[in-house]
Amino acid sequence: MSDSKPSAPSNLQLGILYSFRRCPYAMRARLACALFLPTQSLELREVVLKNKPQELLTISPKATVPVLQLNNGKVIEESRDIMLWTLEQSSNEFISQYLPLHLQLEIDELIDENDGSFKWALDRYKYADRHEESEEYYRKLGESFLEKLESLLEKNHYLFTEELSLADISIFPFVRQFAHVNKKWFEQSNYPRLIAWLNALLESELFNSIMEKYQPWNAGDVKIYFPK
Ligand SMILES: N[C@@H](CCC(=O)N[C@@H](CS)C(=O)NCC(=O)O)C(=O)O
Repeated sequence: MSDSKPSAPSNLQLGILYSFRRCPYAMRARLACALFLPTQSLELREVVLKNKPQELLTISPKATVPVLQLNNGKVIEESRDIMLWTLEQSSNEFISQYLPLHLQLEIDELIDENDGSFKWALDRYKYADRHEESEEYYRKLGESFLEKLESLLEKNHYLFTEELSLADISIFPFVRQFAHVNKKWFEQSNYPRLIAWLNALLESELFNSIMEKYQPWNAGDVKIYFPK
């Protein structure tokens, strides 16, 4: 809780971000907000997925997190759209670092693969006992994506360039989950660059700044402003 911090000047507060600390989609949205938006420009509302607040259900009946409700009435319901919106609020320098024009298609395709076949395998790898095949089977399926990331990291420090891009921010929360299913396996796996990339991101100030714990939001609570 941060009520000791000064509250955001009203002209800076842009809207409300509904989030869930451990959700990788919400993590990527918070990462983008932390990078691209002015300090304390949003109100952060931590959601319990089993008990979503009516305020969220009203603006977004599909009720996944993250959701960004802007003060102008616009509601952005997809993590990738939230990232893009936050990037649009930033500077040309940020845009050319995080989403360089000549890499837009490749970045988009890699995030598609992350959110598609890799997430599919990750969900089954995490809870193999609820599915037909073994943990190893689903891990192997996910590994084809890890191999792709490893080969990208052979060329650059980050996935597409020598600097962090939207691809890194979008994807590492999911690789983090994959690594956590069997940390021992991951740490001994044949992806040294991926392991180093993930560790560096997990240890970064940026990541730690978006992983602060908050109590679930209830109407009338003292507002939590984000990013810090
Ligand atoms: N395509 C959505 C997916 C978001 C999503 O599935 N979030 C999960 C939490 S990690 C969720 O809210 N699930 C709804 C629920 O569990 O009730 C996005 O990118 O924002």
